[in-house]
Amino acid sequence: MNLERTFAIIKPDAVAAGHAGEILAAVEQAGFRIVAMRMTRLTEKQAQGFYAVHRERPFYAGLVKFMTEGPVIVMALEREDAIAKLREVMGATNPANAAEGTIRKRFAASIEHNCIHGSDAPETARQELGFFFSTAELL
Ligand code: 3AN
Repeated sequence: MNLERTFAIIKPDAVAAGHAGEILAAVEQAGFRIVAMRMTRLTEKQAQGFYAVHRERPFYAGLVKFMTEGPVIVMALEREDAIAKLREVMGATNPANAAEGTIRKRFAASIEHNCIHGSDAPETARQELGFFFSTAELL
């Protein structure tokens, strides 16, 4: 058994639309344990740092603006194969391509406003968890 942790963000569009509770329910129903969770509003610097891998992409400025537009909920989640499983439950980046029943199919409006983030690999999960949570919060 590969008990793993991953990092997730309920993005500003979903919080503003009142979908945070339903997204959390979907995550819990998929067997994740919420290890740590906090509502916060990203500063421009935090959003730029978090999405630094995308800084050369044409959508970077819009992504940073969107992610700082309102409160988000950041979470540390645990289950077997958490990283791959969360991405499965989230659905494709573009909700138009997301499978029926996935979180993005249900709640995302567009590829830019796509309601949830989930780490894409063990190394990014470690980095992203450390970006938002202290060691003590992750015990
Ligand atoms: P994912 O969130 O599925 O891991 P990434 O890492 O490719 O997708 O992209 C990070 C974020 O950048 C996405 N969640 C989305 O908000 C935004 N994004 C990705 N591709 C585009 C695009 N072509 N146009 C606008 N925004 C995009």
